Amino acid sequence: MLQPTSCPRLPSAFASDIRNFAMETNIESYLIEKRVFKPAKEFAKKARIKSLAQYQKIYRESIRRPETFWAREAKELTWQKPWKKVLDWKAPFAKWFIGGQLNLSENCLDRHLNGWRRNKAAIIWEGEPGEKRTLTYQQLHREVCHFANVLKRNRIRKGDRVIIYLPTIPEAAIAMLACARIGAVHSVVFGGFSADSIRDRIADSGAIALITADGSYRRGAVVPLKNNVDHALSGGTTVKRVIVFKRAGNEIHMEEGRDVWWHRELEYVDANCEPIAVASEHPLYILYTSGSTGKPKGILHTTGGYLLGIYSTMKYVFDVRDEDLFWCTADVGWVTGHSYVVYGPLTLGATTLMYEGAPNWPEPDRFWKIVEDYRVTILYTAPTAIRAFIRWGDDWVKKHDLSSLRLLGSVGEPINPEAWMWYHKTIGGGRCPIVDTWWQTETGAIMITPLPGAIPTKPGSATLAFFGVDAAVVNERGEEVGANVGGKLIIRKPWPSMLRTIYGDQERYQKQYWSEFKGRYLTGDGARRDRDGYFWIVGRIDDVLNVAGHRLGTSEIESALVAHTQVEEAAVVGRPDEMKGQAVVAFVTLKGSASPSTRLKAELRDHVGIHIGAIAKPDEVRFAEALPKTRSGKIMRRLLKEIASGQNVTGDTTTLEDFSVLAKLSEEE
Ligand code: 7RM
Repeated sequence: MLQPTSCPRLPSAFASDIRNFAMETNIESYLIEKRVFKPAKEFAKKARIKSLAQYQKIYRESIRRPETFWAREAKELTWQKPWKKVLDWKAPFAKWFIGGQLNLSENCLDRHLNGWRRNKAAIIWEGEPGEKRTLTYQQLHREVCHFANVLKRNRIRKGDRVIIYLPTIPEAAIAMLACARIGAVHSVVFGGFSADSIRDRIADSGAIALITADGSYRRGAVVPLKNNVDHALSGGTTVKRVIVFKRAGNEIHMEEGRDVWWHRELEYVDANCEPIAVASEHPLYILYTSGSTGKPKGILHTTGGYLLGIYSTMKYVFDVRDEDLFWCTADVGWVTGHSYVVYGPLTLGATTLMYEGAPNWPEPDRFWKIVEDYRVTILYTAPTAIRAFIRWGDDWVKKHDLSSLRLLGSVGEPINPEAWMWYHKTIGGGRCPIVDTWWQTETGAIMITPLPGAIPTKPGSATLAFFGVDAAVVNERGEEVGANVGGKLIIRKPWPSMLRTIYGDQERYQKQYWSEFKGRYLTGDGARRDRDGYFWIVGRIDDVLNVAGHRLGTSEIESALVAHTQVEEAAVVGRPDEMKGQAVVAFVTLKGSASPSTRLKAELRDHVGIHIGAIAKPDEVRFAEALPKTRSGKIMRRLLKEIASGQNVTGDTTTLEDFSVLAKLSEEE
């Protein structure tokens, strides 16, 4: 049935085939990627997992006996009291390491102080205006202990919720670790969010304190964080205390009896603070993510399992070494920032690089300048950033020596094969493995990913499941589908770093994630597996198109468009159509040198027709200056769907990065 034909204009490894599936419920898949990149021998030799066979052996064991696998890993962490039972699973409620007690900040800090790592850099930070700071493990430990005492002095106790509204500065990590040290539950709110978002999150979490800064820097301008906080708190909330770090020096109002300065408070307390032992299931943080309905969901993570998830993935996926400099470019306000800027690297005793600002400030080579200046060895970033770098042009990259890089990572969206190839060649110099890591706020840690010394990669595929992760692609009836048949991505077993609930809404937790297939976790993503069992994520299920009875994932059509020489980014959505059910509408942004024309529209439609098939040909191509994105860079197809069908945009737009984009898109007709 599979009859690949070679494609004239795409790299020869691309092939397309059209198939007709009897089962309409499945997502069909047409774009077949043939390129395979094996781990280099030199890389594999030094890696923790050195071959596909070794991965497969451990993976099989980890699925047969997950508790044995996780218990072995968990022994590498520091426990104040050992656990009695590894897992208590009463679907959909999991408890990991029952009876065990530990402290997360102790695992990130204290345990590295006994040996030489004491004087190793824990955090290397660069502010957007260019300031540089380095904190060794010893120094970071001291700062965290000192600030933990400030929290206590301000009557913050174990179990209390604390909002952290800070930019990506060391104090964000210090505040998070200080909360963990005393057992307070933090909820980081991204510094780009507005007063309304802060107010909603305070109300939902019942936070009693808030930690912020006067301001932060973004593209040279000062973001008035404290002002936003004042607005959020006006009219009264549960917040009794606001601790303000002086960052930008902008003028702010300090509310008598409520607001205190971070640096002043430090003067009243000493820097000795023992890490308290909390139960493994003690809440660590709540992180809000936007739900499709608008009401933000507070994803709750607990201590032991979460720590284990990030520890193991940091160790095997990034294969971090003492001599590495690890740079995850995410803001601390996202789960990626929690797991792979702060907690993951520190748990391993690695050096983490933090950068406060925008990738194109003051020039589009800021990232490459940082890589060169600090000799970054592992870079972990998002497809949206990679596509922006492609648009800005290779000259910005070529100005810099990137030879220190040895491993690259991608997260946040499916990475289009063309963007993958660019990342591989232009950034990685053809020598660095790429780990395309699939996971979610809810999963806490990476779930589907290559292991860089073991698993051959294919551009656009997150490859195989991580140890202990029982991922599968199923149809509407919950049956696993065959090779290259699309379906819903589910996880069939509990895993340590899984969310425990939606804060304050147990019912929504059960309904949203565990009701469609009983006892199985519904990710909400569509996917297929190829003949090698590799996972290809095709987008959110809600975004799947149904064209004349064919269910099409958005990512393949988008990838075909992005493979066209003049296209920078593409987002594909459905518009109601009387004949076909849904018509395919493609929003396209062009590279600097290209200009919109009717001819180009026709060419792009044909291009998709040739490379995927007539069924996927966009009925309409719309050129746009920019696409609506969340502040973490994900394309908001929901908004585009409404625009494509001529409706007004409704629902939650608080996560939208740039509102002017919407107006421009609607004008485009
Ligand atoms: C880490 C993060 C989760 C959603 C997820 C997917 C998409 C993330 C990938 C990906 C394809 C990837 N958390 N997603 N990583 N899709 N390949 N490697 O992004 O909660 O903000 O988003 O992001 O749809 O469900 S998140």
